[in-house]
Amino acid sequence: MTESSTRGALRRIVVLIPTYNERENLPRIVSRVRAAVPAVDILVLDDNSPDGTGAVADDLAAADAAVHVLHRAGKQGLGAAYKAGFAWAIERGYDAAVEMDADGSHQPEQLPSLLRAAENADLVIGARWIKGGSVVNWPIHRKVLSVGANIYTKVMLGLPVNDATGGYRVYRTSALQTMDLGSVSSAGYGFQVDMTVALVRAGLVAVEVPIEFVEREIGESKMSGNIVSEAFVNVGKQGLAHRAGQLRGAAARLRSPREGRWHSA
Ligand SMILES: Nc1nc2c(ncn2[C@@H]2O[C@H](COP(=O)(O)OP(=O)(O)OP(=O)(O)O)[C@@H](O)[C@H]2O)c(=O)[nH]1
Ligand SMILES: [Mg+2]
Repeated sequence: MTESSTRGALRRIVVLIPTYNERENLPRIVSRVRAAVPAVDILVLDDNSPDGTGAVADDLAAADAAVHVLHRAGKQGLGAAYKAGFAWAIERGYDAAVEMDADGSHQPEQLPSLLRAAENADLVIGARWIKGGSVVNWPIHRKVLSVGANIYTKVMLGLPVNDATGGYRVYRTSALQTMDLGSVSSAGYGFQVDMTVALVRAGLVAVEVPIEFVEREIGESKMSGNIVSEAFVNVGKQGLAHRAGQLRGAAARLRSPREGRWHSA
């Protein structure tokens, strides 16, 4: 615990790693996490990957008591896997749950910096689109899509963060227990946005620290047009509701003085 810690030390931490066809990546990421932050545990959330990632995870767990596996019946999306991981972490009394992709995009070597920031926040987002953040090996169209999605999200929802779609995160489990996880339904990128909205709505604090995001080198991306359009439509709907609420509030404030309720003329 640092002297400036305002929310208490994070004693027990679990890194959640969702996998779907990550047979080659999983051993690499697990050993990098163990080397970079030896005190943390790992939970692999595998959706019955056809390439046998689940069996690779079992071997890793058998060789290392800090590694655990949750086998899920089939591919249900990142959001569903993470929710199961959150419940697992809460049940077992962990203080924090980390979200980390299996493909090396979220570098375990940067986790200490996220964990330090979590001493003073309920959620830490490893952010690409802030000063000091960067993306390695992305073609220009991916950068444009991600920056555009984040500007769209910030403007529509008025969120106090710059990388609401970023998936390298630390949540305090106390925050996960306070938030309305029932309001989080998106499966893809929208999941990260919905979680951020739910956290901010619960009056909790999100901070961002810069990360260097590295595009996957091995294996196939699971990103699809569906995931992008799901996020676009959901943010649009929520954004319209959010802005309509603000307009109603502003209209009510304008009406009140005329009606003479709060101000004598
Ligand atoms: N358990 C589970 N994991 C998933 C699912 N979909 C994706 N993942 C994992 O979630 C992480 C992120 O998925 P990626 O395919 O890398 O998606 P992405 O990072 O948005 O796309 P790229 O930048 O192209 O790699 C990886 O560890 C995937 O294996 C799913 O349905 N279930
Ligand atoms: Mg990836």
